[in-house]
Amino acid sequence: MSTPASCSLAGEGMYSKLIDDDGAYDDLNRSPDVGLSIYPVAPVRLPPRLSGPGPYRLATVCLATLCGVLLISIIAVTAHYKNKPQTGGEATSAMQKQTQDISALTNSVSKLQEEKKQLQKEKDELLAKLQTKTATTAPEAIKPTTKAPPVCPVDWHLFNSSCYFVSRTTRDWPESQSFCQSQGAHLAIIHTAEEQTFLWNLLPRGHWAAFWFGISDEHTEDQWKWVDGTPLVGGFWEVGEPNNHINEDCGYIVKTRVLERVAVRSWYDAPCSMYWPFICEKEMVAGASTAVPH
Ligand SMILES: [Ca+2]
Ligand SMILES: [Ca+2]
Repeated sequence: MSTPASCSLAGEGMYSKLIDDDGAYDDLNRSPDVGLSIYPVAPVRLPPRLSGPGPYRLATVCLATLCGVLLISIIAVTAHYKNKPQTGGEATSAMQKQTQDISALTNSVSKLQEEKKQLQKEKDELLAKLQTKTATTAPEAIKPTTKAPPVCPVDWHLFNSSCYFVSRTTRDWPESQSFCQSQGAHLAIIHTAEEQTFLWNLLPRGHWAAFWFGISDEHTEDQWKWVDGTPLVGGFWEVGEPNNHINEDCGYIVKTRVLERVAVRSWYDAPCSMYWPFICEKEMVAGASTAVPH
């Protein structure tokens, strides 16, 4: 900015000086004798100056015009560069924003990496705990799977933890119990409908297929007890039984050919001296096995 101004001022100063000088040259031109006598070579260089003030003014005008053009150019260039920083500012702002975004993403990645490390650490700790727990509990957990299931003797049938034997020969109730005891068993004690149904399914059908099991009221009438001395609770009596019809103190199961008969209504009482097949039950210890004659 200073250059055009100074140029302009300089141009104007030069212009004034040239005007003044023109006057001087006019004076000199008016004294040809002095000029010719003092500057022998002046006649060669002086003619332009001696031609009048027009050329100087023209030069001055041209110089001023050039200065003006230069000034306008400088203003234009300045304006151009004034706008450019704005564009550059926008670019800088965008770059700053991108830099901020990158920084935020970098922070997020770092945070996620930290979380990953933490989770990995927790995972390792949990795995270590699990391995420790597995090592300490494994033997106990394996025990049930490695424990051998009860194995019943030939012709004995497993249900839960007991083996059951259905005889093909007949005995009275006391002899039946004695036989079962000789096998390490007793006449069957039936506590659940599932157990009753299991035994029912073992029994063959017949006109009046009857089988002793381990219940009686031989000691006190109508106070039914199991062979282990425990009292009967509930039971699966046929309708109207037990009725002690002819001094009937021993219990038995009947399974006829009538398909409508059901397991849970199949108990009767009868005189203990009658000869019928019977059902033995043996509570099993794992791996125990005994051959049973019958
Ligand atoms: Ca009775
Ligand atoms: Ca009866």
